[in-house]
Amino acid sequence: MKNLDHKNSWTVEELKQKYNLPFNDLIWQAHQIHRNYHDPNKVQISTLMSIKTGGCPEDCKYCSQSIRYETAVELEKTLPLDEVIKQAKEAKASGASRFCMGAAWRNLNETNIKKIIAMIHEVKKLGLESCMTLGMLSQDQAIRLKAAGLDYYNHNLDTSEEYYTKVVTTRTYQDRLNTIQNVRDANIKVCSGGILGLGEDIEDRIKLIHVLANLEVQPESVPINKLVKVEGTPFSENKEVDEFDFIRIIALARIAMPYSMVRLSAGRDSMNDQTQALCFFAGANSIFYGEELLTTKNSSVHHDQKLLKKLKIGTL
Ligand code: SAM
Ligand code: DTB
Ligand code: SF4
Repeated sequence: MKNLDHKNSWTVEELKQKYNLPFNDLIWQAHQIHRNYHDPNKVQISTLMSIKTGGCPEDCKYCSQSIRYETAVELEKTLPLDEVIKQAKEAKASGASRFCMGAAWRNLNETNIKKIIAMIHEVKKLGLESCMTLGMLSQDQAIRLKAAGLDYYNHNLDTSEEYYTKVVTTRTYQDRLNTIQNVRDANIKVCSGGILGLGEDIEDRIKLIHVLANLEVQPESVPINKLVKVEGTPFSENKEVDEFDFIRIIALARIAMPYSMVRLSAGRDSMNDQTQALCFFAGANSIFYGEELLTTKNSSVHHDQKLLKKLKIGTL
C-alpha cells in the first residue's frame, strides 16, 4: 500500500485539481492516505520556547518580534542555560516529546552558536528530541549543530515565491531555500511550512505546498500556521482565513507529502474544536502544546487535554 501516492514531481495543475475537489472527496482522499502512512488516532506534541525574544532586524510583516514595528513585545537577552533546562524539564513532564527553541535572529552568529550547542546538549540529556529555529544557517553551522545532536531545524517558506516579496523584503525566497538545503545536507531533519492569512491567494497556498512537496527530500515536518494577528504589525488587520480553505490546505499537504508529519501550528487558539477535529481527520498529526507559542497565546493545555480526550486521540 505504501508509496503509491508518494512523488516529488507534483505539478501545480495536479495540486490545484486535488484542492478543488468537492470537500468530502478531498478530505476522504487525504484521510485514506493518512491512515496508510500514520496512526490516525495519534498526534505528536512539541513545546515551544523563545530563547531570544524581540529586536529582530528582519521586516516579516506578520511578526511581533521585528524591530521595525511597534508591538507589545519587549526586547530580551538570550535566556541563560538553566532557564532552558528548567522549561525543557517542564515540557517533558507535561508529555512533550520534542522541545523547540526559537530565536528572533536574522541568522546565527559565532558568539551565539556556542550557547546553542550547550542548549542542544542539555535538551538531549533529558531524552527529548531537539528542534531549533534561529534564522539563516551556513553549511558549516548546520554541520556543527548536527554534531551537537540537533534533531530538527525549523525554517519556514511561509508562502509562494511570488507572494514572498509582499511579506518580507530583507531576505529572499532563495535565501530560505539555501538554509533548508544546508540543513538537509547536514543530515538534520527539516521542518518547513508556512502561514495562511498573509493576504495571499489560494494559488499562493497551493504553490507553497508545491515547493515543499517537490524538494528533493520532502520535509519530515510541515507546520501549517494560521496568522496570529499581532497589533502593531502591518498584517494586524488581515482578513480571517476561511476554515474550510484552511482544512483544504491541510488535506493537500497530507496528499502531497504522505510521509511528513503535518503540524496544526500557530492559530489553533482561534479555531473551534470542530475545525481542529477536521484538520486531524484531513491529515494533521502534530501540534504545539503549552500555554504560549513564542510571543503569543496558544490554545490552553487544559483545553487541548479535553479535546484530545473527546476525540480519543493519543500522543506519540
Ligand atoms: N527568526 C527565525 C525565522 O524567522 O526563521 C525563527 C523564529 S520565527 C518567529 C519562526 C516562524 O514563526 C516564522 O518563520 C513564521 O513562519 C512563524 N510566525 C512568526 N510570527 C507568526 C505569526 N504572527 N503568526 C503565525 N506564524 C508566525
Ligand atoms: C512554526 O511554524 N510556528 C511556530 C514555530 N514554527 C517556531 C512559531 C509560531 C509563532 C507564532 C507567533 C508568536 O508566538 O510569536
Ligand atoms: Fe525575525 Fe523570524 Fe520574526 Fe522574521 S519571523 S521578524 S526573521 S523573528
